[in-house]
Amino acid sequence: MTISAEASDGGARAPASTRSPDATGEPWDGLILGASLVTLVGPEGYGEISDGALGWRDGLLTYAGPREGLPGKPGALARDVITTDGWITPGLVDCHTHLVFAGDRAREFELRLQGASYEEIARAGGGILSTVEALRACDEDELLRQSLPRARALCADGATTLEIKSGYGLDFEGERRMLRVARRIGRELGVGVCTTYLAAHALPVEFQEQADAYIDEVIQWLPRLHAEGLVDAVDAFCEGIGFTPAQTRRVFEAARALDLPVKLHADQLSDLGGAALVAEFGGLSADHVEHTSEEGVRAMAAAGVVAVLLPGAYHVLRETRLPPLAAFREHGVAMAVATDCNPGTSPLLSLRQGIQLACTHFRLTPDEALRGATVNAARALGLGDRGALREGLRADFVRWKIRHPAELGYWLGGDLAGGVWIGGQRVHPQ
Ligand code: DI6
Ligand code: FE
Repeated sequence: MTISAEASDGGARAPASTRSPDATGEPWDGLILGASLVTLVGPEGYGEISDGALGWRDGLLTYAGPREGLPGKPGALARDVITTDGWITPGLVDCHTHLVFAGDRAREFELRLQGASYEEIARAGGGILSTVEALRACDEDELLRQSLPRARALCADGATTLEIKSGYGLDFEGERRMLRVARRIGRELGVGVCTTYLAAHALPVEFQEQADAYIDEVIQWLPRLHAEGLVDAVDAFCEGIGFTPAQTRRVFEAARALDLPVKLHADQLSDLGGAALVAEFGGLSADHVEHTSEEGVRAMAAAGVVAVLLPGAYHVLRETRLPPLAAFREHGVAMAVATDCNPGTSPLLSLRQGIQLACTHFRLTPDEALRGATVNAARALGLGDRGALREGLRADFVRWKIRHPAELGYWLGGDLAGGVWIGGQRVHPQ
Protein backbone atom coordinates (compact mmCIF):
# COMPACT_ATOMS: atom_id res chain seq x y z
CA MET A 1 0.00 0.00 0.00
CA THR A 2 1.44 3.38 -0.99
CA ILE A 3 0.58 6.84 0.20
CA SER A 4 0.20 8.85 -2.98
CA ALA A 5 2.32 11.93 -3.51
CA GLU A 6 -0.83 14.09 -3.54
CA ALA A 7 -2.19 12.73 -0.28
CA SER A 8 1.07 12.99 1.58
CA ASP A 9 3.11 15.99 2.47
CA GLY A 10 6.02 13.57 2.84
CA GLY A 11 7.83 15.22 -0.03
CA ALA A 12 7.83 18.75 1.34
CA ARG A 13 10.69 20.26 -0.64
CA ALA A 14 11.40 18.11 -3.63
CA PRO A 15 9.53 19.33 -6.67
CA ALA A 16 8.07 16.47 -8.67
CA SER A 17 10.36 15.65 -11.56
CA THR A 18 9.38 13.42 -14.40
CA ARG A 19 12.63 13.91 -16.32
CA SER A 20 15.07 11.11 -16.26
CA PRO A 21 17.99 12.55 -14.27
CA ASP A 22 20.53 12.12 -17.01
CA ALA A 23 18.55 12.74 -20.15
CA THR A 24 18.41 16.51 -19.83
CA GLY A 25 22.07 17.36 -20.28
CA GLU A 26 21.69 20.05 -17.60
CA PRO A 27 24.33 20.15 -14.87
CA TRP A 28 23.53 18.56 -11.56
CA ASP A 29 22.78 20.92 -8.67
CA GLY A 30 25.36 19.32 -6.41
CA LEU A 31 28.01 16.65 -6.20
CA ILE A 32 29.79 15.41 -3.08
CA LEU A 33 33.09 13.62 -3.43
CA GLY A 34 35.34 11.78 -1.05
CA ALA A 35 32.96 10.48 1.60
CA SER A 36 32.11 6.77 1.80
CA LEU A 37 28.50 5.83 1.12
CA VAL A 38 26.11 3.58 3.01
CA THR A 39 23.69 2.99 0.15
CA LEU A 40 21.52 0.30 1.78
CA VAL A 41 20.87 -0.96 -1.72
CA GLY A 42 20.41 -4.74 -1.68
CA PRO A 43 18.63 -6.91 0.87
CA GLU A 44 21.10 -6.66 3.76
CA GLY A 45 24.29 -5.06 5.04
CA TYR A 46 25.39 -1.47 4.50
CA GLY A 47 25.88 -1.61 0.72
CA GLU A 48 29.01 0.44 1.34
CA ILE A 49 31.06 2.25 -1.27
CA SER A 50 34.36 3.76 -0.22
CA ASP A 51 35.60 6.91 -1.94
CA GLY A 52 32.10 7.53 -3.19
CA ALA A 53 30.33 10.25 -5.12
CA LEU A 54 26.79 11.48 -4.69
CA GLY A 55 25.13 13.77 -7.23
CA TRP A 56 21.67 15.31 -7.36
CA ARG A 57 19.46 17.61 -9.38
CA ASP A 58 15.93 18.93 -8.83
CA GLY A 59 15.73 17.23 -5.46
CA LEU A 60 16.54 13.76 -6.74
CA LEU A 61 19.73 11.70 -6.73
CA THR A 62 21.41 11.52 -10.14
CA TYR A 63 24.37 9.40 -9.04
CA ALA A 64 25.32 7.29 -6.01
CA GLY A 65 28.41 5.21 -6.60
CA PRO A 66 32.19 5.14 -6.67
CA ARG A 67 33.96 8.36 -7.59
CA GLU A 68 35.80 6.56 -10.36
CA GLY A 69 32.51 5.59 -12.01
CA LEU A 70 31.35 9.18 -12.52
CA PRO A 71 30.21 9.79 -16.11
CA GLY A 72 32.45 12.85 -16.57
CA LYS A 73 34.67 15.41 -14.87
CA PRO A 74 33.17 16.64 -11.58
CA GLY A 75 33.44 20.31 -12.56
CA ALA A 76 31.54 19.67 -15.80
CA LEU A 77 28.90 17.46 -14.16
CA ALA A 78 27.68 19.72 -11.35
CA ARG A 79 27.24 23.39 -10.50
CA ASP A 80 28.46 22.86 -6.95
CA VAL A 81 31.17 20.30 -6.08
CA ILE A 82 31.96 19.58 -2.44
CA THR A 83 34.90 17.46 -1.32
CA THR A 84 34.62 16.00 2.15
CA ASP A 85 35.18 12.91 4.29
CA GLY A 86 33.14 10.81 6.72
CA TRP A 87 30.18 8.66 5.75
CA ILE A 88 26.97 9.50 3.95
CA THR A 89 23.79 7.57 4.72
CA PRO A 90 20.25 8.05 3.49
CA GLY A 91 18.32 10.57 5.60
CA LEU A 92 16.75 8.96 8.64
CA VAL A 93 13.00 8.35 8.54
CA ASP A 94 11.27 8.58 11.92
CA CYS A 95 8.13 6.57 11.21
CA HIS A 96 6.44 6.85 14.64
CA THR A 97 6.31 10.07 16.66
CA HIS A 98 3.88 11.98 18.85
CA LEU A 99 6.07 15.08 18.78
CA VAL A 100 3.24 17.61 18.63
CA PHE A 101 2.22 18.07 22.25
CA ALA A 102 2.08 20.69 24.98
CA GLY A 103 3.89 20.72 28.31
CA ASP A 104 5.84 17.71 29.55
CA ARG A 105 5.39 14.80 31.97
CA ALA A 106 8.59 15.03 33.99
CA ARG A 107 6.53 14.89 37.20
CA GLU A 108 4.95 11.61 36.06
CA PHE A 109 8.44 10.31 35.37
CA GLU A 110 9.29 11.01 39.00
CA LEU A 111 6.19 9.13 40.16
CA ARG A 112 7.21 6.15 38.07
CA LEU A 113 10.67 6.22 39.59
CA GLN A 114 8.95 5.99 42.95
CA GLY A 115 7.18 2.84 41.82
CA ALA A 116 3.90 3.86 40.14
CA SER A 117 3.30 2.05 36.84
CA TYR A 118 2.38 3.69 33.51
CA GLU A 119 -0.98 1.94 33.62
CA GLU A 120 -1.73 3.01 37.22
CA ILE A 121 -1.00 6.63 36.37
CA ALA A 122 -3.17 6.40 33.25
CA ARG A 123 -6.07 4.85 35.15
CA ALA A 124 -5.84 7.62 37.77
CA GLY A 125 -6.43 10.21 35.03
CA GLY A 126 -2.78 11.17 34.54
CA GLY A 127 -0.71 9.98 31.62
CA ILE A 128 -2.08 10.77 28.18
CA LEU A 129 -5.06 12.66 29.65
CA SER A 130 -2.81 15.17 31.38
CA THR A 131 -1.21 15.97 28.04
CA VAL A 132 -4.72 16.31 26.56
CA GLU A 133 -5.53 18.93 29.18
CA ALA A 134 -2.33 20.86 28.41
CA LEU A 135 -2.95 20.69 24.67
CA ARG A 136 -6.55 21.84 24.85
CA ALA A 137 -5.33 25.02 26.59
CA CYS A 138 -3.00 25.89 23.66
CA ASP A 139 -3.86 27.65 20.45
CA GLU A 140 -2.25 26.56 17.19
CA ASP A 141 0.63 29.02 17.29
CA GLU A 142 1.54 28.09 20.85
CA LEU A 143 1.42 24.40 19.99
CA LEU A 144 3.72 25.02 17.04
CA ARG A 145 6.06 27.06 19.22
CA GLN A 146 6.36 24.20 21.72
CA SER A 147 6.63 21.40 19.14
CA LEU A 148 9.00 22.91 16.59
CA PRO A 149 12.18 22.56 18.70
CA ARG A 150 11.56 18.81 18.99
CA ALA A 151 11.22 18.44 15.23
CA ARG A 152 14.32 20.58 14.81
CA ALA A 153 16.31 18.38 17.19
CA LEU A 154 15.28 15.22 15.33
CA CYS A 155 16.31 16.77 11.99
CA ALA A 156 19.61 18.07 13.38
CA ASP A 157 20.51 14.48 14.24
CA GLY A 158 19.72 13.15 10.81
CA ALA A 159 15.95 12.80 10.38
CA THR A 160 14.70 13.98 7.00
CA THR A 161 11.17 12.53 7.17
CA LEU A 162 8.92 12.57 10.23
CA GLU A 163 5.66 10.81 10.88
CA ILE A 164 3.59 12.84 13.33
CA LYS A 165 0.44 11.56 15.06
CA SER A 166 -2.54 13.36 16.54
CA GLY A 167 -4.06 11.86 19.67
CA TYR A 168 -3.76 14.46 22.42
CA GLY A 169 -6.75 16.56 21.33
CA LEU A 170 -9.41 13.84 21.57
CA ASP A 171 -11.99 16.31 20.30
CA PHE A 172 -12.46 17.56 16.76
CA GLU A 173 -10.75 20.92 17.19
CA GLY A 174 -7.84 19.53 19.20
CA GLU A 175 -7.12 16.75 16.73
CA ARG A 176 -7.39 19.20 13.85
CA ARG A 177 -5.05 21.64 15.57
CA MET A 178 -2.42 18.92 16.06
CA LEU A 179 -2.57 17.80 12.43
CA ARG A 180 -2.40 21.38 11.18
CA VAL A 181 0.68 21.97 13.35
CA ALA A 182 2.26 18.80 11.94
CA ARG A 183 1.80 20.15 8.41
CA ARG A 184 3.18 23.53 9.45
CA ILE A 185 6.31 21.84 10.84
CA GLY A 186 6.85 20.27 7.41
CA ARG A 187 6.59 23.65 5.72
CA GLU A 188 8.66 25.49 8.32
CA LEU A 189 11.60 23.05 8.34
CA GLY A 190 11.34 21.72 4.79
CA VAL A 191 11.20 18.22 6.30
CA GLY A 192 8.99 15.48 4.92
CA VAL A 193 5.97 15.02 7.20
CA CYS A 194 3.43 12.18 7.13
CA THR A 195 0.43 12.75 9.38
CA THR A 196 -1.42 10.02 11.25
CA TYR A 197 -4.88 10.35 12.79
CA LEU A 198 -4.78 8.80 16.27
CA ALA A 199 -7.98 10.10 17.87
CA ALA A 200 -8.47 6.55 19.22
CA HIS A 201 -5.54 7.04 21.58
CA ALA A 202 -7.32 7.39 24.94
CA LEU A 203 -10.85 7.97 26.20
CA PRO A 204 -11.40 11.67 26.94
CA VAL A 205 -13.01 12.54 30.32
CA GLU A 206 -16.25 13.70 28.70
CA PHE A 207 -16.79 10.16 27.34
CA GLN A 208 -15.99 8.21 30.55
CA GLU A 209 -17.61 4.75 30.38
CA GLN A 210 -18.78 5.49 26.82
CA ALA A 211 -15.95 4.23 24.67
CA ASP A 212 -18.24 3.08 21.85
CA ALA A 213 -19.89 6.49 21.69
CA TYR A 214 -16.45 8.08 21.53
CA ILE A 215 -15.45 5.79 18.67
CA ASP A 216 -18.62 6.97 16.84
CA GLU A 217 -17.22 10.51 17.08
CA VAL A 218 -13.73 9.45 16.01
CA ILE A 219 -15.27 7.87 12.91
CA GLN A 220 -17.26 11.01 12.12
CA TRP A 221 -14.28 13.38 12.45
CA LEU A 222 -12.07 11.36 10.13
CA PRO A 223 -13.64 12.24 6.74
CA ARG A 224 -13.80 15.91 7.69
CA LEU A 225 -10.10 16.03 8.57
CA HIS A 226 -9.21 13.95 5.55
CA ALA A 227 -11.11 16.39 3.32
CA GLU A 228 -8.83 19.14 4.64
CA GLY A 229 -5.79 17.14 3.50
CA LEU A 230 -4.69 16.52 7.07
CA VAL A 231 -4.62 12.72 7.22
CA ASP A 232 -2.15 10.35 5.53
CA ALA A 233 -2.84 7.27 7.70
CA VAL A 234 -4.94 6.06 10.65
CA ASP A 235 -3.72 4.56 13.93
CA ALA A 236 -5.28 3.44 17.24
CA PHE A 237 -4.11 2.33 20.68
CA CYS A 238 -5.39 -1.24 20.98
CA GLU A 239 -4.75 -2.06 24.63
CA GLY A 240 -6.38 -2.66 28.01
CA ILE A 241 -5.97 1.03 28.81
CA GLY A 242 -6.81 1.99 25.21
CA PHE A 243 -9.43 0.51 22.90
CA THR A 244 -10.60 -3.05 22.27
CA PRO A 245 -9.93 -4.96 19.07
CA ALA A 246 -13.63 -4.55 18.16
CA GLN A 247 -13.42 -0.77 18.57
CA THR A 248 -10.14 -0.68 16.66
CA ARG A 249 -11.75 -2.64 13.86
CA ARG A 250 -14.47 0.00 13.53
CA VAL A 251 -11.84 2.73 13.20
CA PHE A 252 -9.99 0.65 10.59
CA GLU A 253 -13.20 0.15 8.62
CA ALA A 254 -13.71 3.91 8.55
CA ALA A 255 -10.14 4.31 7.26
CA ARG A 256 -10.70 1.67 4.62
CA ALA A 257 -13.83 3.45 3.41
CA LEU A 258 -11.60 6.46 2.64
CA ASP A 259 -8.81 4.34 1.19
CA LEU A 260 -6.48 5.42 3.99
CA PRO A 261 -3.76 3.03 5.16
CA VAL A 262 -3.82 1.81 8.76
CA LYS A 263 -1.21 1.07 11.40
CA LEU A 264 -1.55 0.21 15.08
CA HIS A 265 -0.11 0.57 18.58
CA ALA A 266 -0.24 -3.19 18.87
CA ASP A 267 0.57 -5.62 21.68
CA GLN A 268 2.64 -3.12 23.67
CA LEU A 269 1.56 -4.06 27.19
CA SER A 270 -0.47 -7.21 26.46
CA ASP A 271 -1.37 -9.44 23.51
CA LEU A 272 -4.80 -8.49 22.21
CA GLY A 273 -4.09 -9.80 18.72
CA GLY A 274 -3.37 -6.30 17.42
CA ALA A 275 -0.69 -7.36 14.95
CA ALA A 276 -3.01 -9.86 13.28
CA LEU A 277 -5.72 -7.20 13.08
CA VAL A 278 -3.43 -4.83 11.18
CA ALA A 279 -2.49 -7.71 8.89
CA GLU A 280 -6.15 -8.45 8.21
CA PHE A 281 -6.56 -4.87 6.98
CA GLY A 282 -3.39 -5.00 4.86
CA GLY A 283 -1.94 -2.25 7.05
CA LEU A 284 1.43 -0.57 6.87
CA SER A 285 2.83 -1.44 10.29
CA ALA A 286 2.27 -2.90 13.74
CA ASP A 287 4.14 -0.81 16.28
CA HIS A 288 5.63 -1.74 19.70
CA VAL A 289 4.75 -5.46 19.30
CA GLU A 290 6.53 -6.59 22.49
CA HIS A 291 3.74 -9.08 23.26
CA THR A 292 2.97 -10.21 19.71
CA SER A 293 2.50 -13.99 19.41
CA GLU A 294 4.02 -16.29 16.81
CA GLU A 295 0.62 -16.38 15.13
CA GLY A 296 0.63 -12.57 14.95
CA VAL A 297 4.11 -12.63 13.42
CA ARG A 298 2.98 -15.11 10.76
CA ALA A 299 0.01 -12.92 9.89
CA MET A 300 2.29 -9.88 9.59
CA ALA A 301 4.68 -11.77 7.33
CA ALA A 302 1.87 -12.95 5.06
CA ALA A 303 0.47 -9.43 4.71
CA GLY A 304 3.84 -7.62 4.43
CA VAL A 305 3.23 -5.59 7.61
CA VAL A 306 6.36 -3.87 8.98
CA ALA A 307 7.21 -4.33 12.68
CA VAL A 308 8.03 -0.90 14.10
CA LEU A 309 10.29 -1.31 17.14
CA LEU A 310 10.24 1.50 19.68
CA PRO A 311 13.20 0.98 21.98
CA GLY A 312 12.83 4.42 23.58
CA ALA A 313 9.53 3.44 25.22
CA TYR A 314 10.95 0.04 26.16
CA HIS A 315 13.91 1.77 27.78
CA VAL A 316 12.01 4.51 29.63
CA LEU A 317 9.31 2.13 30.91
CA ARG A 318 12.05 -0.29 31.93
CA GLU A 319 10.22 -3.06 30.10
CA THR A 320 11.65 -6.56 30.16
CA ARG A 321 9.56 -8.32 27.55
CA LEU A 322 11.42 -8.24 24.23
CA PRO A 323 9.60 -8.13 20.90
CA PRO A 324 9.71 -11.54 19.12
CA LEU A 325 12.86 -10.63 17.21
CA ALA A 326 13.87 -14.16 16.26
CA ALA A 327 10.40 -14.83 14.86
CA PHE A 328 10.47 -11.58 12.85
CA ARG A 329 13.76 -12.63 11.32
CA GLU A 330 12.66 -16.21 10.75
CA HIS A 331 9.45 -15.20 8.98
CA GLY A 332 11.03 -12.32 7.07
CA VAL A 333 9.09 -9.49 8.73
CA ALA A 334 10.84 -6.18 7.99
CA MET A 335 11.80 -4.34 11.19
CA ALA A 336 11.77 -0.55 11.47
CA VAL A 337 13.09 1.55 14.35
CA ALA A 338 11.49 4.85 15.45
CA THR A 339 11.67 7.25 18.38
CA ASP A 340 8.00 7.20 19.50
CA CYS A 341 8.90 10.74 20.65
CA ASN A 342 6.18 11.52 23.22
CA PRO A 343 5.97 13.16 26.64
CA GLY A 344 5.00 10.03 28.58
CA THR A 345 6.95 6.98 27.57
CA SER A 346 9.65 8.15 25.19
CA PRO A 347 10.99 11.68 25.51
CA LEU A 348 13.54 10.80 22.84
CA LEU A 349 14.73 13.57 20.54
CA SER A 350 17.20 11.65 18.37
CA LEU A 351 16.54 8.76 16.03
CA ARG A 352 20.28 8.03 15.99
CA GLN A 353 19.90 7.47 19.70
CA GLY A 354 16.95 5.22 18.87
CA ILE A 355 19.32 3.17 16.70
CA GLN A 356 21.68 2.90 19.67
CA LEU A 357 18.85 1.74 21.96
CA ALA A 358 17.68 -0.81 19.36
CA CYS A 359 21.18 -2.27 19.24
CA THR A 360 21.63 -2.26 23.00
CA HIS A 361 18.22 -3.53 24.12
CA PHE A 362 17.03 -5.55 21.13
CA ARG A 363 20.46 -6.72 19.92
CA LEU A 364 19.82 -5.51 16.41
CA THR A 365 23.06 -5.31 14.47
CA PRO A 366 23.98 -1.70 13.64
CA ASP A 367 23.23 -2.29 9.94
CA GLU A 368 19.85 -3.82 10.79
CA ALA A 369 19.02 -0.87 13.03
CA LEU A 370 20.12 1.63 10.38
CA ARG A 371 17.95 -0.12 7.80
CA GLY A 372 15.19 0.04 10.39
CA ALA A 373 15.54 3.81 10.63
CA THR A 374 15.73 4.37 6.85
CA VAL A 375 14.55 1.98 4.18
CA ASN A 376 12.25 -0.11 6.39
CA ALA A 377 10.87 2.99 8.08
CA ALA A 378 10.04 4.46 4.67
CA ARG A 379 8.21 1.24 3.88
CA ALA A 380 6.30 1.56 7.16
CA LEU A 381 5.05 4.89 5.82
CA GLY A 382 4.26 3.55 2.37
CA LEU A 383 7.00 5.71 0.83
CA GLY A 384 9.03 4.08 -1.93
CA ASP A 385 10.95 7.20 -2.94
CA ARG A 386 13.45 7.37 -0.08
CA GLY A 387 15.42 5.40 2.50
CA ALA A 388 18.39 4.38 0.32
CA LEU A 389 21.03 6.08 -1.84
CA ARG A 390 20.11 5.24 -5.39
CA GLU A 391 19.69 7.24 -8.58
CA GLY A 392 16.12 8.48 -8.88
CA LEU A 393 15.35 8.51 -5.14
CA ARG A 394 14.94 11.73 -3.17
CA ALA A 395 18.17 13.56 -2.36
CA ASP A 396 17.66 13.15 1.39
CA PHE A 397 20.98 12.27 3.01
CA VAL A 398 23.25 12.88 5.98
CA ARG A 399 27.01 13.23 6.20
CA TRP A 400 28.25 11.80 9.48
CA LYS A 401 31.54 12.61 11.15
CA ILE A 402 32.43 8.96 11.75
CA ARG A 403 35.02 6.41 10.68
CA HIS A 404 32.67 3.44 10.39
CA PRO A 405 28.87 3.20 10.09
CA ALA A 406 28.67 0.96 13.19
CA GLU A 407 29.37 4.16 15.16
CA LEU A 408 25.76 5.17 14.48
CA GLY A 409 24.67 2.38 16.80
CA TYR A 410 27.48 2.94 19.25
CA TRP A 411 27.76 6.50 20.54
CA LEU A 412 25.40 7.77 23.18
CA GLY A 413 24.98 11.48 22.51
CA GLY A 414 27.57 13.59 20.77
CA ASP A 415 27.42 15.70 17.63
CA LEU A 416 27.85 13.39 14.66
CA ALA A 417 25.71 14.88 11.91
CA GLY A 418 28.06 17.04 9.84
CA GLY A 419 25.40 17.93 7.30
CA VAL A 420 21.76 17.10 6.60
CA TRP A 421 20.24 17.53 3.11
CA ILE A 422 16.55 17.26 2.34
CA GLY A 423 15.46 17.22 -1.29
CA GLY A 424 18.97 18.38 -2.20
CA GLN A 425 18.79 21.42 0.12
CA ARG A 426 21.16 21.58 3.03
CA VAL A 427 19.06 22.14 6.15
CA HIS A 428 21.62 21.52 8.87
CA PRO A 429 23.85 23.11 9.93
CA GLN A 430 22.40 26.24 8.38
N1 DI6 B 1 1.79 4.25 23.23
C1 DI6 B 1 2.81 5.07 23.28
O1 DI6 B 1 3.96 4.75 23.18
C2 DI6 B 1 2.32 6.44 23.35
N2 DI6 B 1 0.95 6.25 23.09
C3 DI6 B 1 0.68 4.98 23.09
O2 DI6 B 1 -0.44 4.57 22.90
C4 DI6 B 1 2.51 7.08 24.69
C5 DI6 B 1 1.73 8.34 24.78
C6 DI6 B 1 1.84 9.03 26.11
O3 DI6 B 1 2.02 8.41 27.16
O4 DI6 B 1 1.65 10.26 26.09
FE1 FE C 1 3.43 5.67 20.17
